[in-house]
Amino acid sequence: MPENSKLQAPISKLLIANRGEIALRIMRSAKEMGVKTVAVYSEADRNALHVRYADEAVCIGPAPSNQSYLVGEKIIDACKLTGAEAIHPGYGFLSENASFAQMVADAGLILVGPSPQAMETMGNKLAAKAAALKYNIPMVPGTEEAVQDVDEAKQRAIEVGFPILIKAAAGGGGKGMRIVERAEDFEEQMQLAVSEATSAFGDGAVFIERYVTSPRHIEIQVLGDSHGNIVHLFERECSIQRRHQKVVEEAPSSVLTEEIRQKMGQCAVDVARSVNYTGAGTVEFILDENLDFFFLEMNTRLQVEHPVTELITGIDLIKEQIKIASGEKLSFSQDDLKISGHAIELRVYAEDPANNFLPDIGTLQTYNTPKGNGVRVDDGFERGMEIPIYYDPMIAKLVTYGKDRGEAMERMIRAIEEYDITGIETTLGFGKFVMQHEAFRTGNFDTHFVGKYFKAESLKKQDETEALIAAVIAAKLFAEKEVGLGGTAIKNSSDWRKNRLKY
Ligand code: MV4
Repeated sequence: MPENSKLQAPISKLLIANRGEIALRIMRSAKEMGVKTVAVYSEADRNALHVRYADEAVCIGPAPSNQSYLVGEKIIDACKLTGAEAIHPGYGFLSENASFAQMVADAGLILVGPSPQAMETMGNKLAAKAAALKYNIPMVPGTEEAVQDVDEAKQRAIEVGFPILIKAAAGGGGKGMRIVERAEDFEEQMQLAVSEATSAFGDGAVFIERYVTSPRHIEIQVLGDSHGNIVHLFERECSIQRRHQKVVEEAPSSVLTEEIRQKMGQCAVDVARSVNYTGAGTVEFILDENLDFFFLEMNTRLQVEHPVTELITGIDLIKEQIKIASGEKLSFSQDDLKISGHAIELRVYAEDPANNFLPDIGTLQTYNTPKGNGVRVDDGFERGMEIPIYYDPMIAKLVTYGKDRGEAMERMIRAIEEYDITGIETTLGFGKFVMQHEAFRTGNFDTHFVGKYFKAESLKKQDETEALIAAVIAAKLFAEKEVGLGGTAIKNSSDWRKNRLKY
């Protein structure tokens, strides 16, 4: 008997320790594999779609996530109660919690994800960089260890060259980062960074990197099995973000050459190998103006934006995760993987882009999703539902696929126009702004896109221009006596929309 015989058994019942669209997304793939599903839910999610979709469901406590979705013991108890052998944590919540991963293993259960050790190493940016040093991975010049003495750190910063970035070792997603432009500001900024890191992460360790001023944020999807096979599934471009929250992602990136793609892919595989990575993971890089790339960190979960990778590779990442967790070998090699077409994802948040992206609360009075060729909507809501205030305000992920980037963009615009949401402000209009923006269309953008180009008025202008065009065309049609009471006006109104991009 192999020592990990438990891991070799196929999974017959899977508990999904998450909610919303990702819980549904996971259950759909499980169902296709003949795997029974168990939902867990908080009191706020009694009527949620993921609860109805699952074969069984267990209530795990009150609405606040620290009393429900974040309580590892309750998740494990729900497995015991239902006989689920494995847990899929989705993203967020417990998905990158190494102590939870250890608890799961100790309970004799399978976590659909990497080992607790891999999670722990990658959970600390300095430990992650140290592990990756075994391989020849490009990293931003800076300190390899935590800086403690302010004077020593300042000296190091001067050597690296300003502007520099102070980062928290325990941070992630931009939390606890401080840009320092001049040596004079260093001491103060470092003290702030340390105290911020201490209060936010309970770990005051910080380090220094040269600040790459206009980077693109590019990440590589990897999959590793428990037999030592690791492949990459190419890149995702995630530069369109604000306050470190991604809004638009796409695959492939419009700037990578085949050579850079291959090099980045190999680096990502090496980073994963440095911790014997198993499951689905994402290796994050920044790319500078010279197309030089640098490893930043690794996310040890399935990411929100995984669908764009699924669409260009034809691989169902959830199924692969489940197969890997059951001990199966990857059924394909690197050479079997090819990029086909182009995919774009827009995160539809319950937020008001015209009002600094402030979260909007309310009920989905109208909710009709776009359909048709090349359109995928991953969501967890239907008409009449309220967006709970307790969790992430994402309503849906709107993903379009096309034979090339142009088709994926036109399809995204079409899908945004078809998407009908009332009762709540959303980022749909912002998505259209991005799709129509010259910088996005030409692929000439970086992480500063939103700050550089987007203003609240950008959306108003978009609305007003459309209203104006509609009015002008209506008047013209009326003058030409083409407007009857029925079909013609409707037919023509869709014609004028086609001209929209010219204005
Ligand atoms: C950087 C960087 C520039 N230079 N590191 C942001 C998220 C986290 N994973 C790392 N991030 C960055 N690290 C160096 N050395 C730029 C980012 C970055 C960013 C920084 C400030 C404001 C917005 C940003 C958006 C994306 C990435």
